[in-house]
Amino acid sequence: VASHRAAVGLGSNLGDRRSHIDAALSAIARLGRLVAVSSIYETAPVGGPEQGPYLNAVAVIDTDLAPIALLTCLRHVEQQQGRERRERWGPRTLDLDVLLYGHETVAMQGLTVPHPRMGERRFVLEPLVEAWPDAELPDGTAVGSLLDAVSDQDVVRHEPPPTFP
Ligand code: PH2
Ligand code: MG
Ligand code: MG
Repeated sequence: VASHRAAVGLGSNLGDRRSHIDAALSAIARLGRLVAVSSIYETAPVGGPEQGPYLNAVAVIDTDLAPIALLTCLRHVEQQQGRERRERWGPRTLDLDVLLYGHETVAMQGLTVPHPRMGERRFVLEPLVEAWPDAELPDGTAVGSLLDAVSDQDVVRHEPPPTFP
């Protein structure tokens, strides 16, 4: 099986946000070879009900898992961190999204890659470009070229990521 370079978005705005993110990074590192992890960003919530600020980050892995298998593993990690699904875009202990999977396009029930809203969200683009500076969309568009359009949104570089052996 060929390995693919995938970007995973991490988000948390409930409970001990940093410990949910750290637990997720350790789990994601076991799904392939961890290539890079962004800093952890503090970001204002976008959409949904009134809710607290998020910590967001992006991890990049080289993985042999197919996109749907990767998603299934990420769902398990969300559940291990107490994720409850109540309302769309509501507060959550941990949200893990497949942002990019090589240059592939995936359009399945429950999984669309590239993530359909990533281009509108600075809390995704900024850590993604930090962790994977030459990331591209399937059509070859540089992800970094999308940043200008979202520069009005607030993100703060919060803390460096934990280091892995
Ligand atoms: N995730 C959402 C909706 N809104 N806002 C921020 N700042 N960070 C997120 O991760 C986020 C959000 C739905 O997944
Ligand atoms: Mg999400
Ligand atoms: Mg999600």
